[in-house]
Amino acid sequence: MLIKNNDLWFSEYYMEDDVKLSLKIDEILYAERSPFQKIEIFKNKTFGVFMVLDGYIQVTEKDEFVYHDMISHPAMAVNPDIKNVLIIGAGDGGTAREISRYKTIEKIDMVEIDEAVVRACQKYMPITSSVFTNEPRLNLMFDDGLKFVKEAPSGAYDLILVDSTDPAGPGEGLFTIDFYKDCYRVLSEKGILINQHEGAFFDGDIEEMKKAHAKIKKTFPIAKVFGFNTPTYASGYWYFGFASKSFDPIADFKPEQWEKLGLETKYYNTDLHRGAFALPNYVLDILASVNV
Ligand code: AG3
Repeated sequence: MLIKNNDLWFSEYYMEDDVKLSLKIDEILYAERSPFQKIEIFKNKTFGVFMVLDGYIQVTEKDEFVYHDMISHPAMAVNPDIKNVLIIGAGDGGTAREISRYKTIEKIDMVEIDEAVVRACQKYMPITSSVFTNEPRLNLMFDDGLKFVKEAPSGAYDLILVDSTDPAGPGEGLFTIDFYKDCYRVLSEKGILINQHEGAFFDGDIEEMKKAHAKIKKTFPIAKVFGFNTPTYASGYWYFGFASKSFDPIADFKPEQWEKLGLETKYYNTDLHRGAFALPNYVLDILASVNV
């Protein structure tokens, strides 16, 4: 449907009735309520096609490269021997697209709870979703990620990427200690867990960041956090967690090996890798305040 009057806006509230981000809607491409969440796909002149789940922007054509570079490349530059990958969530396909650029990876299992997200993205966001039709190593399953890791064999994966929504809604179980414990168990000895770690600027996001960090720190011997600039997430800056059984993201970083791969990336580079793990003092304070 083409909206003729120029007055329709999507707004995401960062602080209730106080701070919001608004994008003008040029076109409403899709709006459905799945059994799991409200899915909306709009078009905006500057950001292109963008998907919103339960009122929160997940992905836009213009800045998706930042998130998908950063969820994939730092772990691969720390452990280039990663062969088996598990992706949880990530229904738009962007994470699978980036990770599948590594020829050395043998198997990518992806578990997305909401098939409607995948189908909608296949129709409206080929920039991220075309991987679903052209990647033979990818095994896409529609299932609950929490249940999937509970039932997965121990040591089965070298890398788990948790590309979830926020902890309210279908993503909730992916922020629990039980889930992190299962991730630990299904990871190999050199395993790495990267998880969507929320923001550190607005109150609600800070609380979620603290809770996630506390639980991951309790579960993994190495639990770090790294940041990246995402214009369409609250405050323009967002975080992933890097947790592992043995690898430190800086001490075990192998920049020369990664550079030899010759991958072209729009956000990630090996200098930025180090910088991403250098956190501002207010974020260090937030993480230090977490009791384990
Ligand atoms: N995954 C969710 C990122 C967090 C969104 N939260 C928010 N804006 N408050 C993004 C999916 C990209 N593959």
